Amino acid sequence: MGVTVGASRLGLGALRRLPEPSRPLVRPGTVPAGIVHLGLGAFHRAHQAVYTEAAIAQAGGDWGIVGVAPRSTDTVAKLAAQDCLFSVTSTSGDGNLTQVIGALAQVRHFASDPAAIVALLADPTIRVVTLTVTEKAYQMDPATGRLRPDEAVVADLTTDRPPLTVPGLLIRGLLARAAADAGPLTLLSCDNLPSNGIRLAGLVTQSLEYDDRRVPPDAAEWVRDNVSFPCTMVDRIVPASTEQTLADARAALGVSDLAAVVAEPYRQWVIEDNFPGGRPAWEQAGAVLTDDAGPWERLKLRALNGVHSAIAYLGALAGRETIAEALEIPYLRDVMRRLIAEDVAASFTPPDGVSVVDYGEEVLGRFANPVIRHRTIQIAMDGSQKLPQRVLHTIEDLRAAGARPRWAALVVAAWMRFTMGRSDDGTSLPLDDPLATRIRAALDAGQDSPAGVVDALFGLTEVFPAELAADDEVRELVIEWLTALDRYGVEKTLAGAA
Ligand code: CS2
Repeated sequence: MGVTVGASRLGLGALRRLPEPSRPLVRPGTVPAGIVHLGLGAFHRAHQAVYTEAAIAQAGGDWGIVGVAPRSTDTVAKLAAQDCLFSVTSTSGDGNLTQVIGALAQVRHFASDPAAIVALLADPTIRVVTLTVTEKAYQMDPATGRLRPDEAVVADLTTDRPPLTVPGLLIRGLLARAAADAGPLTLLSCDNLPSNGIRLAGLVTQSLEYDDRRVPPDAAEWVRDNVSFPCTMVDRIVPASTEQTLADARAALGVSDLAAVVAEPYRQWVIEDNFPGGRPAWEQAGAVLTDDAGPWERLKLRALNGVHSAIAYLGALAGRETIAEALEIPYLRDVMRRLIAEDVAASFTPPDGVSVVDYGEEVLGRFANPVIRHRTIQIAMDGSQKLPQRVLHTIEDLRAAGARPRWAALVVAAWMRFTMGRSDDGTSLPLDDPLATRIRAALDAGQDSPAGVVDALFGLTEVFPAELAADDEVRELVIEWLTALDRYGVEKTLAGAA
């Protein structure tokens, strides 16, 4: 009585009561917006929002973020009730630091008012659009990067109905911006895709060409001349928030924060410096601005994400709930070290001065962080969209050099075994994947033997390039591993291999 809910909840009214080290670096609500961010998930809150706040605190600039949730209304409602404030707890075995972030200027829900978000993209004060929408939202074949639009994207690109999809929103927004001649813009992909800026540029170009009767030629030319698509490498381990995350935030802040996220202390951001409309001074927040993010991207996708997926599939099959728990499976670390040293390191040229083996060792240390409870099932999701850049590119590059991708083939087999839907003790495993129907149909066709499963899944041309699927040596390796996983389970297979 007399005590309002607001008083015990994070918001502008609670700022003065927060412990000193938890207070935002910028005064919330005072920084005008310059960025639209699509995808308000935990990763954005613990990564780009943190860098942007630190950059504004160091160097100023009208770079507040308008956070747009494409689908979920839940996060928008929670953040709106907290005056766009949320906290990030960095945690390792050695202690926690909880900081409230004040860089979000507004939060919006795309599906409730698509026209407003289209208008935002055409607003001259917005000069950068960042994206964390996950691999599948790009609607491109993971194997080739060719646009393969579903019905909703096709409707967005060929009718006048309000857009429902990310490609639809981007195209409508860019056409509105071109019509208003509202100044140059950067679209910055922060998703774990290969050459993510080039993919995003391809998505925009192919979407503009999809129904070119609807796109005035001068608008397409305006986009070519005024919009940049730098590549980026983003890195921070940020699991989905849980009740524990909220309880920890409350204990640290003294008020509840329903949009709290937890993350490892480590973070990295490598960005190609091509921003015709300007950008925040992210380098002052620790980001690396470069001419070519390619080597960093390959390093991270293959030596971190590829290994993450490997541990996720093997761990889920062996009944382990989290990545840190999966790392305790006997011989798993040894096998991951061999994957990194023998396959990943031999597959590409890393950034100058970086040792892939040392990087991989650091990654394994980060994965072992006992207080980051990153679930194997969460990382196992959307495998068809992740496998190409995380594992298949390693295999393709090794094959081009005439080498044998022994350990990378194990990862492919582990994914296949995972899609079959049962762990080693028979517990059912979810297949949460945009290609789930196609994968299940392929499995039905090939279910009788490991060779049948490998051949059927290799037939998914969206995932496996024809040349790789026709490579007998790779096929034999994957069949061998799948046979072992099927017959003996993960633990014995690893013990026999290490
Ligand atoms: C993970 C990534 O969910 C996944 O597939 O591999 O989200 C990973 O945690 C980040 O890329 C780390 O930067």
